[in-house]
Order: sequence, then C-alpha cells, then structure tokens
Amino acid sequence: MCESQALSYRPCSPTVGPVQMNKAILLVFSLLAQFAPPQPVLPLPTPQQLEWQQLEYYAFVHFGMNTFTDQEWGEGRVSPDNFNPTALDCRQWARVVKDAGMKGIIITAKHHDGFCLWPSSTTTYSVKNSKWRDGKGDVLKELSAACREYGLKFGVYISPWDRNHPLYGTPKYNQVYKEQWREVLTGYGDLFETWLDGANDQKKRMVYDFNGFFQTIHRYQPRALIFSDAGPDIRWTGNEHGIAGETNWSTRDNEGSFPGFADEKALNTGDQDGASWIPAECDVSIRPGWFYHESEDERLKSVEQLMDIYYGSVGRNANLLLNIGVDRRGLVNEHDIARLMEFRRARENAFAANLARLESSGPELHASASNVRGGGSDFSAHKALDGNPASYWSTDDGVTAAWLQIDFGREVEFNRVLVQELIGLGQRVKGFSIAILKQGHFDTIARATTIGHKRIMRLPLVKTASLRLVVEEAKASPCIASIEVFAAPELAVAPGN
Ligand code: FUL
Repeated sequence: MCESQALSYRPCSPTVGPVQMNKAILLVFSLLAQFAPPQPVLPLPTPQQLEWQQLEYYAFVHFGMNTFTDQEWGEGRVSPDNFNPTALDCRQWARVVKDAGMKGIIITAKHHDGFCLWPSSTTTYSVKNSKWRDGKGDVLKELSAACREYGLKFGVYISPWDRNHPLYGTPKYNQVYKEQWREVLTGYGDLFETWLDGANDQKKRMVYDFNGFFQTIHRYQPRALIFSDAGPDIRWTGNEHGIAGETNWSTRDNEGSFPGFADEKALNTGDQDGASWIPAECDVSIRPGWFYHESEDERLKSVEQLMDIYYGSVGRNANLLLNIGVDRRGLVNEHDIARLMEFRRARENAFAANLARLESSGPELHASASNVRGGGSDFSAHKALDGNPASYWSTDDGVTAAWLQIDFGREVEFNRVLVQELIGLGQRVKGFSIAILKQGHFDTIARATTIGHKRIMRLPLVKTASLRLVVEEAKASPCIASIEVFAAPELAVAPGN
C-alpha cells in the first residue's frame, strides 16, 4: 500500500478513474460469475417435463373392443356385449410392468371404435352396457388403483376419432370429447400423461377443437402432460418404429403445427433453436399390431430389436412408450411377459458395471478437463462421475468447446458410453465426440450431435487407459451431469449407432 492511500484513502498514482473502476467491478463480477452455475439456456423444461424425462420407459396398453373382434381399427358397430374379458386383472398388468422395469401405464380408454373402458355418461357404447361384470365393471378404476398400489404412473389415451358416436362429425362432438376427458380427469386420480392423436374420419371430416381439448385437460389437471403430434408438452417422434432422430433436440418450433398434420422429419429431430420445450416420445408395439391378436403370438419383436429400439429412443434423448399385449382374458399375455423379461435382462447385462463410477472403480480412476468453471471443485470433471444427477462438470462462460478426460488407471475394454446433460439448465450440446488414448495420442472413435437427457453411444469394443468426451460445439458452457462407460455383451445383431 502506498503512503498517500494509507493516510487519505486516495488511490495511489497513477490515478484510477471511473472508467477503470467500472472495468474492475465488471471483472470481479465476471470472476464471481464463474463460481455460480451457468445461466440457463432457454427454453427450459417445466418441473413436470423434467420428472417425465426421468421415467424413460413405460407401457402402452391397447385393450378394448378390438381385442375381442380381432381388429386394429374397429368400426364401432358390434354390440358392447362382445367386450367380455374372462379373467381381467389389472394388478397382474401392474406387476408385469413393474417387473419389466417400466415406470407407468398408458391405456387406450377409448380407441377409434368409440368403446369406452369406463362407464361414460357421454355414450351408450361402453363397459356399462357390456356383459362384463354385469355392466358394473370399470377398467380405468381397476387400473388406476393397481398403478397406485405398485407405484406406477397412470396415463390415458382417448381417441378423438370416434366411429360410433352419433354426434361425430358435428361441432357438438367436440363437447362430447371434452366431457369424456373431464370424466377421466376427475374420476381416477392423477394422470401423468394424456395422449391424443389427430386421427380423423375420411368421410365425416371432423373439425376438432384442439385448443379447447388442451384447455379442458389443463383445467382439470394442470400438472398432467399432453402428448400429441404437436405437443404442447410431449411430441410424437414422427414414426411408430420407436426410433428418435440421431440428432434429437427437445426444443421445437411449434408455430403452426397441430395434431393430425405431422411434419414427421421435424418431429424426429426437433429444432435446434426451437422456442418451446417439447421432448420426444417413441411409441412402438412389441407386436406387429397394437391390439392383441393370437395369430401374432410368435411374431413379437426379438430382444435384439428391442435393444435397438432402446438405443434409438432412450439412448437418443427420447422416452420409450412400448405397447404390450393384453389378451381376451384381460391379462398380459405370456409371450409378452417372457419377452419383456428377456429385454429387461439384456438391459441389465448391458449396463451392469459402470467402469467410470468414482466410488466403485477404486482410487486409480481420475477425471480431468480442459476447462473447469471457476477453476475450483464445484464444477470439476469428477462431478460427472459421482453418480449424483444434480452435480455436473461445466466450463467458464464463453468456453463452448472443451474435453473431459477419464484416466482409468489401467487398460479397460468397453463398447458403450452414456452421457447426460443437466437439462434443467437447457439442452446445450450441438456436437461431441469420443476419443481414446492410443500410442500416446487421442484418436476419435465416434462423433455425434445432440446429448440431452441421455445419449448412449454404441461403439466397437475398444481397449484403452484413457477416454475423452470432447464437446465440440455447444450453445453455451456445457453442463455434463454424467458420463458412464460399459462393456455390454454383444447380441446376435450387430448394432448401428
Ligand atoms: C394411432 C392409431 O391409429 C393406432 O391404432 C394406434 O392406436 C397408434 C398408437 O396411434 O394414431
């Protein structure tokens, strides 16, 4: 300190003017900012969307009149008496779904034939006029209770297209459809997801009041997410094979889109600079059809196909809605149960031992990064390896290309790398690669675009002592919540990426 300052608090010479002072303050603030979490990159998921994304994998059940008439798209002309499951047990469905590692069930409360699985006041075409339980049965009541008992989420698909209802095709039908939602939303506890497509009749072209439908859902259950081709909360992935885009943004430009007019390509990839957060869901059936047909019992998707679907959906930042067969007894069919359990074992085997988990891999495991936000430990590379989904590796503001390196302390073999962004701060990464240490150099072995909630890279089996996740391009400082490394047993079918 110079003397003059000690005596008079005047600054030392050379004098620091207001401009320098402001610069100094700015510098202090920007240094402090590096210790704070990065600013979010908009748009962000709502708390409900964040919770939904963690579910990753849940069941679709197509069960209704078509199950009994052996059809996919019934006309709504057969008598309600045809609906007569002999041993319906929704607790069995819930047990199977739980055992399969799925997190919830979405049921076709009404499909295009118009038959309602609950005793709706809006139609005569429902369980109440069937022989089943003398018209006293209510599938939604049993299923919602079973889901609650087994800790599963409960969701409902009500088809807007109704081939039975006499008012269908007239504006009055919009009121009928809203009333159907009201009954379901007020009668069976919390719904995590409401599912509606844009299917329409070829002859009686119905002008749907989608905005009114969405308002009705919001009015009775503001926390229930709405799925459709156009969101507003969850979007269709653009195909029914269960495969999201290799590039898959949860952000979407939704302006001008509405259910029934799907831009399949855009839905498959999302939009990098989309103004809304509308993540993708991949719906696909374990069977060739959506409804149970005995003739398809030997034609279920193989474990290899299901694993491909898993990597193409959950492994590409989407949720997987896998449809399973409930048969005429009202039970999940044995063929489906067997395949679901094989699929579960295949996933467990693939992700059995994370070679990059700090606690389990011993002291020789080490993580470092080309840049660490604030230079301290709050956002260090280790945060992506600690098994805590809330902690993450991040970089200083303005650093949008950086690498994180894992030194295993020994040579390890692996063929899967799983990466997760902290999407609560927005989806940021536009491009990344995986490199491994080979004879003193890092060789790039894979390159991809988006990460999002989860990205799983399938690689040939490689051997190395060090791996780098290289973020090549990001919207802002990357926030990497997790990187995991596995040696998955290879299945019969060679994987693509
Ligand atoms: C479509 C329907 O037409 C199919 O029958 C099936 O329900 C599928 C999940 O959605 O829109």
